[in-house]
Amino acid sequence: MALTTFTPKPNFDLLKVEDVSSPGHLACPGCGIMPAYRTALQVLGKNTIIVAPACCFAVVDGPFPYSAAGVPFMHCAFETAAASAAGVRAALEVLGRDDTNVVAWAGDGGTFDIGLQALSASAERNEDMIYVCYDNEAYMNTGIQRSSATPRMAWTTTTPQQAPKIEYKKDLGGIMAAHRIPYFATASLAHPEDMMAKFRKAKELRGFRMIHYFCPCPTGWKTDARYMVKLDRLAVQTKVFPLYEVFGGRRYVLNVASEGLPVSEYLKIQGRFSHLQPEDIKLIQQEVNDNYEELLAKVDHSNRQRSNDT
Ligand SMILES: Cc1ncc(C[n+]2csc(CCOP(=O)(O)OP(=O)(O)O)c2C)c(N)n1
Ligand SMILES: [Mg+2]
Repeated sequence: MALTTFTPKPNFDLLKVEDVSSPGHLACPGCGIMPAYRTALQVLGKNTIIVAPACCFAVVDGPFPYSAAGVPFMHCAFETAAASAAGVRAALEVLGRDDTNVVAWAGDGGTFDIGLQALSASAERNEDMIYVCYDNEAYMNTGIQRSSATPRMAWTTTTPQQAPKIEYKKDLGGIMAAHRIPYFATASLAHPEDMMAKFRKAKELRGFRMIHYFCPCPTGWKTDARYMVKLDRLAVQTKVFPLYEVFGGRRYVLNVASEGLPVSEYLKIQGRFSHLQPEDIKLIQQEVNDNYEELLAKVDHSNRQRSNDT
C-alpha cells in the first residue's frame, strides 16, 4: 500500500511555540489525545482553564496531585462538560476577568451521547467557551463500548463481530451548525498547521466555538500505535473525516480537498473492521461518498452566497 500521497510543506514557525503541557502523562502509546492537547495549549497559552468530564483524558492527565495539563484542570461529571464550562465562565465574569480561555475537552461519548443536552443548551445560549471533542469513536475508558460516534459496521465490545453496529454515526457537525454557533471546525493530527490555525481562530472569536478532532485509539481500534498519524491522514484522504469549518452555522469552508483514496486503505489497518466483507466495504464507501458530496454541496452553496453578497 502506498504510504501517503500527502507532502506537507515545512513550516518552521511551528517550532517557535512554547509548550504548556508537560511530559509524563498516562496515555496509551499511539493515543491521539495528548498530541492535540499539546498543540491546542501551544496556541491557547497558559491563561486557560480546562474542564473535562469522565473520559480517558481525565485519567491521562495524571492522578492527583500530579498533572500533565500545565493549566488549571477541573474534573466534572460525565454529562456536564458544557454546563460546567459555562459555570467556570460565569465565575470568571463575576471576578471581572475576561482574559481566560475556558475550554471543555470531552470524548465522543460525553459529547455525542450523554453530554448532548448540556452541549445543546450551552450552544443555544452561545456560552463563551471553546468545546473540544476528541472523537475516538467509542467509550474507550470503560472498555470500548459503542457510542453514537462509532461508525457503522465497526466492532466494539457491545457490537461484536457477529452483530456489528448497524446505525449511522451521528452528524455532529450538522447538529452544531443547526445551533448557528459562531465557529465549528473539524481537525486532524495529520494536519497540525491546520489544527493550530483552527485553535487560533477559535481563540480570537467569542461565544460558543467547537473543534471536533479525529482521535485514533490503537487499543480500541485494534491497530498498531505507530499508525496514529497515518490513520488520521488516511481518514482525510479517504473522505472518512473531511477537514472543514462552519461559520455562524451557515458558511461552510473546505480546508483540505480529500483525494478520494479507497476507504479500504483506511479500514484494512484496523482490527475493528477485520470482519468486513467486500460488500460491506462497498456500502461504507457509498456512505462516505454521499457524506462528502453533501458537504461539498454546502461548501458550494456558501461560495455562491458569498459571491452574491459581493
Ligand atoms: C453518568 C455516568 N455514566 C457512566 C460513567 C462511566 N464512564 C466513565 S468514562 C465513560 C466513557 C467515556 O467515553 P468517551 O466520552 O467517548 O471518552 P473516552 O473514554 O473514549 O476517552 C463512561 C461510560 C460515568 N462516569 N458517569
Ligand atoms: Mg470515546
